[in-house]
Amino acid sequence: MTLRLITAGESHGPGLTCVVEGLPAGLELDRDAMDRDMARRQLGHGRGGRMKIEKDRADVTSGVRHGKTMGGPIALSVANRDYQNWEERMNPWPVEKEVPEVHLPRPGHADLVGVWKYGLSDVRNVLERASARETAARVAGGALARAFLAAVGVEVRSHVVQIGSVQAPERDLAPSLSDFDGVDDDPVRCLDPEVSRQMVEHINVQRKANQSLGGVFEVVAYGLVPGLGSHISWEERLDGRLAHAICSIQAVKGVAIGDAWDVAGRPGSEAHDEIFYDDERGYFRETNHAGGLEGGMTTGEPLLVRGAMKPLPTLTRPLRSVDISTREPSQALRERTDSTTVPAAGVVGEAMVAFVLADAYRRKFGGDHIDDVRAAIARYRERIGWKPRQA
Ligand code: EPS
Repeated sequence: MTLRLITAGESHGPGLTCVVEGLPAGLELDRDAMDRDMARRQLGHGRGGRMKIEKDRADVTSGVRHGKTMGGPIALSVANRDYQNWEERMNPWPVEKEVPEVHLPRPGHADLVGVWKYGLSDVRNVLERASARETAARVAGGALARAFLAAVGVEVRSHVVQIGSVQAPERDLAPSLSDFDGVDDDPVRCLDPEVSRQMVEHINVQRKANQSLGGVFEVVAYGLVPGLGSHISWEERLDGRLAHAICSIQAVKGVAIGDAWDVAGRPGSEAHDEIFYDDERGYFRETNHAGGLEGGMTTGEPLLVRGAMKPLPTLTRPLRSVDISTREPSQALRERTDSTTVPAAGVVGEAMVAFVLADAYRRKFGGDHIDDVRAAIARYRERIGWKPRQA
């Protein structure tokens, strides 16, 4: 049994759709929790005008009855409120009015290669689908994965550790679950109030200078059983699946699992997490450089995954480009944009990690009803003598 997630939709079209297939029956969903996730993705200092227009919510159109899954595919629909301003330009059907084409590709976006590859003349046919608006559909689907994980004792959180040149100091230990209690009230979703203040200031200064900013977010998952994923084939290694999922988020160019880049520069004796045992705790570690993964499998320690995001390529002072209809030098398309979306990307990262982890549980434990899944996990825990960790 595997979990599948597919999205459809354009940034300024009528709306987005997400279909999730492979969840067991009997899983209880919380409508408010889904709406909260949708709203959290819209937060963050540095967002542009579009977020004042949208008020995202995911409407369930199939697969759920009276708040519970039935085992079939679940379809979710997210409306684009902005479509009413784009009805002629983005109508699925021909319109009478002449709609001008976009011919100015933005460096760093899918624009130029997209028109080559798909044989298009209008950059809009590429940028609408490449837009990070699509992440609203992923977060809707991710909320279902998160509900499944909660039912098996797993919680997924995220925070921002860097925006532009402002970096939070490295911690010795992973944050605990309760450290995230107020994270969505922080303007940049950073756990350190002083660093957060500096990040906000940095965004303000750079925005005035017509700059966009990238950064780094971290996703943390608690309560995982050891042994999700596998060392036996490259496709089953969970590190690879997580890297794929995180790097598939628009503008993400790098992924780190645990202390990845730091560990590369350390001697072996300082890079690994030594193994201890006592009767009360069972097996345990005192460090987590590995980010909760060894040999492509979860160790049962908190999972730590980071995503590095490049600055958004739509700039209020555009870079040099070429008009693809005349091949004359020009400036890239200038559109309404965000200054930074790292805080939102963290929420998208949560959705992607939740999806990969829920899929890993489905692969390992199967089950047609959520009670079957729970029973299979309980049996496995008993076999390996696993005591769940305090988050
Ligand atoms: C985006 C450009 C902006 C963002 C958008 C992603 O949209 P617009 O062109 O309408 O101003 O706001 O993100 C969202 C709409 C969203 O919901 O996150 C882009 O080019 O990727």
